[in-house]
Amino acid sequence: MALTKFSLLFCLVISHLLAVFAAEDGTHSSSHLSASAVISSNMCVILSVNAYRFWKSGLLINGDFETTPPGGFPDDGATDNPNTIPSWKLGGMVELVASGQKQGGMILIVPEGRHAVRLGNDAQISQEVKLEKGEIYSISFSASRTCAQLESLNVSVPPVSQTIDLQTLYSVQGWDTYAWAFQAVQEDANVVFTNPGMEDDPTCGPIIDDIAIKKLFVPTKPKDNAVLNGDFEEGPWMFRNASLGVLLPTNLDEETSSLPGWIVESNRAVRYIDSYHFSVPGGKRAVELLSGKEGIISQMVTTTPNKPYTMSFSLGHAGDTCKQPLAVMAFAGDQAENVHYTPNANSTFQTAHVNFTAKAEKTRVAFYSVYYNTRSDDMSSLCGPVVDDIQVVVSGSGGVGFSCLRSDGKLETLTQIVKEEARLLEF
Ligand SMILES: [Ca+2]
Repeated sequence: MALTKFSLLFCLVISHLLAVFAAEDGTHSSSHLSASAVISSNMCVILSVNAYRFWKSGLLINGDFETTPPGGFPDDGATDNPNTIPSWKLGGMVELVASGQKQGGMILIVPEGRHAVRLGNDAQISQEVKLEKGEIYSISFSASRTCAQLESLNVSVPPVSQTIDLQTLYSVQGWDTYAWAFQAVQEDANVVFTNPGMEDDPTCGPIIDDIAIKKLFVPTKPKDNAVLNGDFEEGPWMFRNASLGVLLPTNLDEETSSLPGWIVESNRAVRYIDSYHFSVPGGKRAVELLSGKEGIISQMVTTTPNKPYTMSFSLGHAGDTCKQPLAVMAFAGDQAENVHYTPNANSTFQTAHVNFTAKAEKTRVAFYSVYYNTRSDDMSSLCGPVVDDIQVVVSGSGGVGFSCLRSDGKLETLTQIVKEEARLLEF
């Protein structure tokens, strides 16, 4: 809803300016000014309506399933029309489940708040959204498994869809947040979640919660750095209270990645983390590599053949009790370097470099975790090294153009500063 805030701000500023002008200008042109004021406020109304017309970012309507259905929640004893969930269209066996609810000997896991939905065999829920045609959107949602052995969830905005495997449990809490991105092909779209499973027990099926959408901003390539979104500041929607980060499953199409510029080319996910719950080397977002070689992020960067380059990056610890050693395998063209994270009392990250000579006009840079790490407090949640601030610059070019030396001694480019300001306004 950032645009809405901006339009409101814009309206306030315009009204304020008009008022100031009117005050300063006396009565001579007050009629003209009040006409402008009327036009401006109309413009503001139109702007605000447009801002509300399209989804920008945030929870879908009743995306957390906490809106009380007509007649109440089933766990509050409601018996009338239990198959109604406000703002959602249901198909098949869809059930509102409550935190603490039992099924067999198992307590159902509700990711957030008191309620979530469970999708039975072939069941689906959907909600209409207005999107801007051609734009890239990312949908974040939380999901947990119930009794089925092989659970997956199909998320789609027809005609595009992806089936996300829920088989690997990345956190000990029993649920995870995932992100999936797509390009809007039409304004009137439907966000659809389907359980494609056909289990013997029809009540087995994934539980979903906290469905949000975000229009992705594709950062322009910085002049001084061949890597797009190398600081990972642009990515999927994250809830401020979401402490598990967001899993980015396999996405081989960089055009529709939840992490603009990057692809997750492995069959396992990597985790997008924020500075509110994790140690992040730069800015507010970074990537934690999970699952060893099974979690790879990569990007094809534009290079000039035969030129020497340096790839630099931050390698850190997420501050999530991840058991060390932590190390990454960093690839840049034909170079591959195994870089170990060295614990340091003064910092949660270090800067590493890989030098290479470009062989072609496109060079692949990629990262995976050397080890298969788990957290020391629960022994089973997957974790790993954090990468951030990835830059590929021509060697000896003197580095960045417009830059500022930050308090932590790192160079920050102008683009990063501007993006940081924009992000602060968003919150
Ligand atoms: Ca960052």
